Amino acid sequence: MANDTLSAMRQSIIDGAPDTASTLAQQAIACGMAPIDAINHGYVVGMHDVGEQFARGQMFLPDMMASAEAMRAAMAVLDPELRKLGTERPKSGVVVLGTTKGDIHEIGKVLVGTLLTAHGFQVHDLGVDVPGEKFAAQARELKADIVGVSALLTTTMRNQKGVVEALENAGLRSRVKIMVGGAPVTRRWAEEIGADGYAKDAVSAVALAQQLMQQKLQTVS
Ligand code: HCB
Repeated sequence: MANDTLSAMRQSIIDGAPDTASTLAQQAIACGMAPIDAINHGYVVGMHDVGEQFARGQMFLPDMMASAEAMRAAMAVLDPELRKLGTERPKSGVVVLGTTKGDIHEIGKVLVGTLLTAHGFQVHDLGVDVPGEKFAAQARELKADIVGVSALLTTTMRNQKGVVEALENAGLRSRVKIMVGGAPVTRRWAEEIGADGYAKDAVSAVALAQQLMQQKLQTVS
């Protein structure tokens, strides 16, 4: 992997420069770089730096929005490449995905959805600011195998518990596996709220979803 390219990708996010981010993504694909490496070792590193600078008061909300815009521009190039990986695969399972109520962070969730799709899952993305009851209603309607819940704020990660409760109240809990993720979320938190698993990134979310599907099939058979 070209370290110069990866650090230019990281910098394009810090600078909030969508055109540069997009051009670098196109160049990386042309040179044969794996899209997931560009995301994880380039752009996402930039996002983490932005978060740290914001926390230290060295960056402000408009800067963070510009960084998110640059990330979206890179993803617009890389997303179709990631999806190509899974076009020939049979359906692995149905996933309903969303960001919890009160939370509008979507980049990580979209990435999780893209990689799950690339690995043959049928993904229904409910978007952001999604109440627990909507997760439950959509899980019922779409006959979901897995519900994936994202939360990026310490205040909204509590609403992941609300999703677990909504699925319980709807009588769906025994049929639907729940996986949680997002920057403040931990394995311990997942256990505490009664979710079935935690994934730290999109690659591990795919592995977790595959594992949950196996567990589900074993319970049914
Ligand atoms: Co936002 N923000 N933000 N933000 N934001 C964070 C999250 C902070 C940590 C920044 C900081 O202070 N260090 C912080 C939260 C602090 C806290 O609660 N402890 C924060 C804050 C405070 C806020 C506002 C409150 C700021 C304000 O208004 N004063 C506000 C909240 C608005 C709201 O939601 N109600 C806000 C707004 C924004 C935007 C709009 C400017 C923008 C989001 C744009 C968008 O998504 N369309 C934004 C951004 C970009 C960030 C940072 C910089 C990056 C988030 C990101 O996209 N990361 C973030 C800093 C950080 O996270 N380090 C900062 C990259 C993705 C790829 O990682 O962790 O989201 P990810 O997802 C991973 C992983 O977690 C896992 O897989 C993904 C892919 O690898 N995963 C799952 C995620 N979901 C999963 C679900 C599963 O089932 C399984 C795995």
